[in-house]
Amino acid sequence: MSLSKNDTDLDQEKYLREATRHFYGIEKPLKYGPAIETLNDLIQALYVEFSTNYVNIEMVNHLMLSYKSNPKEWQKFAKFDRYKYTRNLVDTGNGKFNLMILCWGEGHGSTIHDHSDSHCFMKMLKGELKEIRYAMPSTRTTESTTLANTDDSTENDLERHESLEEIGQRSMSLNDVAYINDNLGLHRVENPSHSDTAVSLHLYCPPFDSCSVFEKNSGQKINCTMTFWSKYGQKVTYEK
Ligand code: CSS
Ligand code: FE2
Repeated sequence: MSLSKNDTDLDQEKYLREATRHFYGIEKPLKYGPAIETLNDLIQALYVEFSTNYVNIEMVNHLMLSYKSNPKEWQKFAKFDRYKYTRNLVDTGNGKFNLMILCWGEGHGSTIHDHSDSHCFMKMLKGELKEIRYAMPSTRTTESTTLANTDDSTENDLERHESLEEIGQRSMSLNDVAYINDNLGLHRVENPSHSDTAVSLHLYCPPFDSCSVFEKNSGQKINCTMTFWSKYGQKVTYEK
């Protein structure tokens, strides 16, 4: 945690993490929620929502649903790579959220990953994506080593060998918004098309730059740092 964070930022972070336990996402915009005309409107409205400690997460979901994709507004952020999906930073929300555009080439997909105890909203701006969900593996490793300290406990749980359980799939089309957090599980996202690209807008709060990546057959996880392909429309170069 950065030392420069003030108490207000920490309160908001705590509140948001707590809210991941009982927020499941909404499917339709709120009846009396504000209308969002442009990507700039969306960003401005997000700044307003995140200006208080007690972020109205349902309103954040509403704002993401209300924006109707206009390629002219997001084209400058949409940069593709031939081999893997790209992450392109749009706005860091004053340190309160990360808004980014992900560009998925034909057949590109993510790993199975978590969202570092944050909220993840994913809105389709172009094409289609498929989301496959998995149950969060149990933390039996820790439990059994502390609780089941019996002689017949031959099980060596330190190395997991239990494949991840698939709990659902969905297809996402233009302007749909999917929501996930660690309480709801893990997921993998892919562009199933072999002829069309896909573009999605992601909002993460609190922001994170690393997550756990899971191996499907063993359920084992490793920590991965995430990088941006571009920031504010400019390609990022990383030193080797
Ligand atoms: N969480 C992944 C994309 S799927 S939500 C990422 O940020 O790269
Ligand atoms: Fe994700």
